[in-house]
Amino acid sequence: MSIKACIFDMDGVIVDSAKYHFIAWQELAAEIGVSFTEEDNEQLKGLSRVDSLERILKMGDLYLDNDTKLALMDKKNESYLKYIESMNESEILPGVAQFINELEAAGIKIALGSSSKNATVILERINLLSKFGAVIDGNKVTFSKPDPEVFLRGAEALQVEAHECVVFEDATAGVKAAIDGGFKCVGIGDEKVLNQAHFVIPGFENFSLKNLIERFN
Ligand code: B16
Ligand code: MG
Repeated sequence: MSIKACIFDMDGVIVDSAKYHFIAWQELAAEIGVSFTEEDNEQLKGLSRVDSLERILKMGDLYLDNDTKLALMDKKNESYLKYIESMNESEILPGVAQFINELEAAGIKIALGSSSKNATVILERINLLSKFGAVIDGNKVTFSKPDPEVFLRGAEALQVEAHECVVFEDATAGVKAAIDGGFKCVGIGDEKVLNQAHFVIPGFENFSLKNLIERFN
């Protein structure tokens, strides 16, 4: 079998934390007088915190100094952390835990490749941290998605080549990162949006390792 490892994005693949990012960004946007809709939030998926703020400022034609931007990011993160405070296993998206167990049983290595600086906290809260052989998150990369660095570091940590890894991603920025890095990529979500992925599934419900192998071998 040519698949030696799987690298999972977190927000939108393992847990639906996008809804909490949305509320926290919306609050902040309102404070600085920028209108911010759920559609706007779609554009931020997979982007780092700083890149997300820059997009929101651009929407409002706002130019702020660095200290103000740092203060706004801290504020957004404090509010986001409050929303995820009570997160637990019940928020793992359907089928994900079973799929990860299947990979583990088959000896396929597992890593996380997330833009979030809160990834470890979330994996601990949902009780999945121990399943990951490597956790590469927003604290460990220089360049964020759509740059492939996060996934390349994941492959390196697991000691596998990019072409031997499957990346699971819900954001166009993340799919681009995976493809540009030479990974196999499964999109999670809408086929029309994630059209750069090798194939797209709506979620992990009814998706097994057997299905994955059939598609790639
Ligand atoms: P934080 P992922 C990304 O996580 C989210 O999709 C994106 O909306 C968020 O801005 C980014 O993490 C940074 O998150 O503020 O927690 O550092 O999808 O790459 O797992
Ligand atoms: Mg994501």
